[in-house]
Amino acid sequence: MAEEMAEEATLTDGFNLVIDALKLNDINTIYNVPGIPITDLGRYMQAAGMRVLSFRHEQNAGYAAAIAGYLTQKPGVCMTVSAPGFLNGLTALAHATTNCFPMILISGSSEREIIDLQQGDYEEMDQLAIAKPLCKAAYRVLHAEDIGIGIARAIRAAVSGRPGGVYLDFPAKLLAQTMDAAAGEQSLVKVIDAAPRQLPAPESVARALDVLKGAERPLIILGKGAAYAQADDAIREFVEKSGVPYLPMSMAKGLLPDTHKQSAGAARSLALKESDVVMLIGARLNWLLSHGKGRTWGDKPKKFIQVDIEPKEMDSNVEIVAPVVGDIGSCVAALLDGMGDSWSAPPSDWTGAIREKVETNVARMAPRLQNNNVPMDYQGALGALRTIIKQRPDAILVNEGANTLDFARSIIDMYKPRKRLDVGTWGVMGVGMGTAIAAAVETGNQVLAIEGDSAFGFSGMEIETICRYDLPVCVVVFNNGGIYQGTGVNPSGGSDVSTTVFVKDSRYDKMIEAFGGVGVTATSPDALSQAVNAAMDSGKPTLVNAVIDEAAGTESGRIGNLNPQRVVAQKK
Ligand code: ADP
Ligand code: TPW
Ligand code: MG
Repeated sequence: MAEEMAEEATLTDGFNLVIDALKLNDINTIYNVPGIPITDLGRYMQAAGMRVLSFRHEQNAGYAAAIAGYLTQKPGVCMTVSAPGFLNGLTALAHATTNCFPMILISGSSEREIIDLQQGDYEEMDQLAIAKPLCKAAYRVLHAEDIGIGIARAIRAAVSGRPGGVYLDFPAKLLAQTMDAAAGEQSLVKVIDAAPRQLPAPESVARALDVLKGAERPLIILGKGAAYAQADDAIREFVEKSGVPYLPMSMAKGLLPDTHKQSAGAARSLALKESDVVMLIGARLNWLLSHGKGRTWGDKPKKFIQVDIEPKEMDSNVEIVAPVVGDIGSCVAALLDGMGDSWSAPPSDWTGAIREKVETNVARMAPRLQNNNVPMDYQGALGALRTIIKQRPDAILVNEGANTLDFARSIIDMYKPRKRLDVGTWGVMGVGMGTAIAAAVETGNQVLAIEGDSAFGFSGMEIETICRYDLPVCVVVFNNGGIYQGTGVNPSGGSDVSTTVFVKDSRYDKMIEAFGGVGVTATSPDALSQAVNAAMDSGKPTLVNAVIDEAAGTESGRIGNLNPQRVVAQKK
């Protein structure tokens, strides 16, 4: 007996090595759904002092990990079982990669010998091959002594350069493999300087400043890459020193307060249309910016300066006349340095025109945001929530839906960096509850999730998770009875309702009561305000069913123009 124990003490196994490798690299929180072969791994992690949060669906655990990565600059880790669990998590891994968030998806898998001969193992699937095209990197570890290096590679791949999603495949057998404990400890790798600074070439900085200086109607666009970079003070200093109007992309709102006098947020169309030089900082010229295809006064093409860590991003849609490749912190510091002390502000007719437009638009909206209509419209309901965020600027706002997203984005001012988390580059529905959970877990701040009723449905079961961990999350479901509107009719006149319509007068508030949370129905902006303030004062898991006029929204919110138009009528 004593001999056996002595022998055990000199051995370690795959389970221990995974835990030791993660902890060594300061990864202490795991988002997961248990099952073979990772149930015990989760248990042992918990026993070793890690925080292991279990979800009701892997996609939501994955979205939690993705946003954890965005908020912390460390890869968020999602852990799933093989085949179906892996596939459920994969959507989130692809989402993380698309959005440049660092994340690691660890999935258990079945035995190589059986998978490769396709002999039908329990949950058999060649996961590595499937993950590869959907993430930044994918690795499989077959030997216990490679766990340390495998995890190190995964971390570095996720956070260095342009961040993204990494898949790590752990066959069940690996976890049970044993090896000498001392050798095991030596095999662990602490990643040194996982995301090293990448300094821009000095001539690229000078070129960018030249182009900016020569502009008559310059505009800075801040994207979520700028928010991710956590170079908040330098970015603010750069924007202020330049005197250039700026537009925040959705998740960059609050990097500088939306009420800043250089914000062109409320004059977005004018700023985008008439600017002659646009400087992108951590934002891509994708569909969200019409691929950079707009022209400017005199039908001249716009000139673009782009600051990004990914060299391949340059010229992806249009010519970039001044690419600045490097990490945003280093690039902005170099730009500031190069501006010297005698930088002159852009022409005042341009900055004045933007300012005037902002003021007119803000003044026009103000009374509409104060309406107390019943049933509520988006302006009345969001006007109430806007005031709450103004009073509680540290609260994290999670937002998804169509109208619910588009109106909230433009109505609710943000005051601090990384406080607005939403559907990201894909405009994906279903990120809501996973995002809200990770935001609460990673920051400890109060979370306000503003959810379309359809959007909420994609991850609604996770309100049990919110209640289980007693998280300070207040979910407001904008209940307009459907997707875009609750008024759709079945064109055939048949008994099925329209494809965009849900059950009338649904009581989403009752769902959270089933798990011990607080449920409230609010039919007026005043009632909504009261319910959300109470939730935020108490920090209790709360769901407010906000009853919205079912006719208030529009098809697809602000992106209805992307719907293909039917040209040939259907044959009867
Ligand atoms: P948005 O949707 O807000 O416009 P995107 O996701 O399109 O933002 O763009 C983010 C960009 O930021 C990506 O091109 C990415 O390479 C870049 N990026 C991310 N982190 C950094 C960083 N630390 N330094 C420089 N660029 C970064
Ligand atoms: C994974 C398509 C875009 S917006 C939306 C859907 C289904 C729901 C809009 O209704 P909601 O908001 O949330 O009630 P509102 O205020 O306009 O009524 N599947 C995925 N992602 C997307 N984007 C869709 C479908 C979609
Ligand atoms: Mg809806």
